[in-house]
Amino acid sequence: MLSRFGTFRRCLLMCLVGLPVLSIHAADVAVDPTSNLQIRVAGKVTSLSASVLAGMPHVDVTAAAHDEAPSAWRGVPLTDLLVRAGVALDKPLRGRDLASFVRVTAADRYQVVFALSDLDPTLGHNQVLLVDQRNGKPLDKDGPYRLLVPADKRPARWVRNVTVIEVVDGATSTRP
Ligand SMILES: Nc1nc2c(c(=O)[nH]1)N[C@H]1C(S)=C(S)[C@@H](COP(=O)(O)O)O[C@H]1N2
Ligand SMILES: [Mo]
Repeated sequence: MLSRFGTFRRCLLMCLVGLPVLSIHAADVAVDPTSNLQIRVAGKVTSLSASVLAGMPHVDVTAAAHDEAPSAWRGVPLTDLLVRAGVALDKPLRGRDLASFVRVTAADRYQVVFALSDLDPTLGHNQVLLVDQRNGKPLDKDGPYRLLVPADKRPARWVRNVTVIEVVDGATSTRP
């Protein structure tokens, strides 16, 4: 019995010693550049591969984060990605869709949201791009995809390592 307990304690010690190594490894896996981008709309998941994304029309924008020198970014408008996933952003939003929001999630679980209506060109003034190139090169550690909101004065919504984009119905059924 005593020797079994000793084995248990040795195992426990080994597990604890192994923990820092495991967590570093988990972070590496979380930014796997081969993983697809997921777009979730009303229970439907659209998975876009890097080659499909590369084949979509791209837009060029020059913008700088903080005080660094401006970079030449190239990316796909978020509205085009959402239209491809079935969101009716190609015509003016109406009704309940005006209470929806778009949540963008990164590999490190960082999240930001936009009102869907702010992405409707007839209402909002927010150009949002999912960029896959910076100065003619892939994004490396910040990629494969990063959000770019050129008009933002601070790059807090320039989400690095984007993995999931979801449209969430924010309407409530309760009356005020
Ligand atoms: N995935 C992810 N993206 C992120 C963040 C983060 O913590 N995780 N921080 C944001 C904030 S607050 C800023 S200011 C910018 C910083 O970008 P930079 O490292 O290119 O300067 O990234 C944004 N994108
Ligand atoms: Mo920031």
